[in-house]
Amino acid sequence: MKQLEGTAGKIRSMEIRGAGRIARAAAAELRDYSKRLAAKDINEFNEKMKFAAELLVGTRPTAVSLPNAVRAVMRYKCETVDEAKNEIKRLADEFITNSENAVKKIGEIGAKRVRDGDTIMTHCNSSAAISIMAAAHAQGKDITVIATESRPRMQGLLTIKQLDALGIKTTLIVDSAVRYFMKEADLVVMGADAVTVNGSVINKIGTSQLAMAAHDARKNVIIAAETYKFSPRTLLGELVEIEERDSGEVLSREKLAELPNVSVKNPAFDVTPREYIDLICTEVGAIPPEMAYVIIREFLGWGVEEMNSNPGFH
Ligand code: RI2
Repeated sequence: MKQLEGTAGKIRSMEIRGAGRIARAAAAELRDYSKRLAAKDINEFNEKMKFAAELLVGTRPTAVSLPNAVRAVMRYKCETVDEAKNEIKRLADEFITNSENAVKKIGEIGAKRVRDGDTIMTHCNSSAAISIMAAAHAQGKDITVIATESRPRMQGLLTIKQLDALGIKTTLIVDSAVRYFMKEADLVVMGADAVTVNGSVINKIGTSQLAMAAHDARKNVIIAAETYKFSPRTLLGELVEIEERDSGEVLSREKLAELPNVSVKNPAFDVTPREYIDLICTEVGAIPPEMAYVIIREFLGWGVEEMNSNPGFH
C-alpha cells in the first residue's frame, strides 16, 4: 500500500512525469502491487486491484496514456489469485515493452520528415518528440533545435540536457519568444498527452500558440504520439479534462498573499485544433489528424459498443 501510494504521489507531484513515462510507471506499479498483494480469494484480489487502478488513474487527469495503460493491465480475467498475478505481470510487461518500442519506432518514422540542415522547434519535454530528433541526428543529419523553457515547470531544461548529451546543437528560448524565432525554424515537433477523436491534440500549455505561430509562418507541425495517447472516451462525446495545477507553481503563496486583488491560473495543458497539425507520428504510421478515429477503433480496439458494454471502462 505504501509503495502504491508512493508511486501515485510521485506521478501527482510530477517527480515521475511525461505522458509515456507515467503510463509505464502505472503499469509497473499495478504489476508490483499485485505481486505483494495478500488476498483470501479472487474477489478480494479484484477489489484491491480496482482500488489501486483508480488511485493511479486519479493522479493526473489529462494524459490519456494513464487510463489506457491501466486498462491494458486490468483486462486480466482469471479464476485464481496466482493466475491473476501471472497474467497481470504478462500484461504490464507487454505494455511497457510495446511502449518503449513505440517511442523508438516513432523516431524512425518521424526522422524521415527531417532534412539535413533543418532547425526544429520543440516545446516542453517529450520523449516521443526527442526520439525523432535523436533518430535524425543518428542518421547523420545536421539538425539544430530551438527549445522553449516551458514555464512554470521548466521541462525545457530537461530537453536541452537530453539533446546536449546526444550532441545536438540547441538554443533555449523563453516561451513568449516562439513567434520571434519561428522564422528560423523549418518545422515544429512536439509530443501529446492526449489526441481526441476529431484529431485535436492536448499537450503542454503553450503548444497551441506555438502551432498557431507555425501555421502563420507556413511551417509544418508534427506531433509525436504513441497510439495509447489517443482517447477512446472522446468517441463517447466526452471532452479531455485540462489539469489545473497549484498556483504556487507560478507565484509563491507568500507573494500572492500580499496581493489581495490578484489570482493565478495554472492550466497545465491546452488544445491544438487539427487545422494546425500536419501530421501525427504514431508507431503504426504517420497519419493526418483526421485519422484519429481509425487509431481508436482499429489499434486501441475501442468502439462505442465495446466501451458501453464494459462496466469497468474508465
Ligand atoms: P512523452 C508531458 O506532460 C508534456 O506535455 C509532453 O509533451 C507530454 O507529456 C508527452 O511526453 P507533463 O508530464 O510521453 O510534463 O512524449 O505535464 O515523453
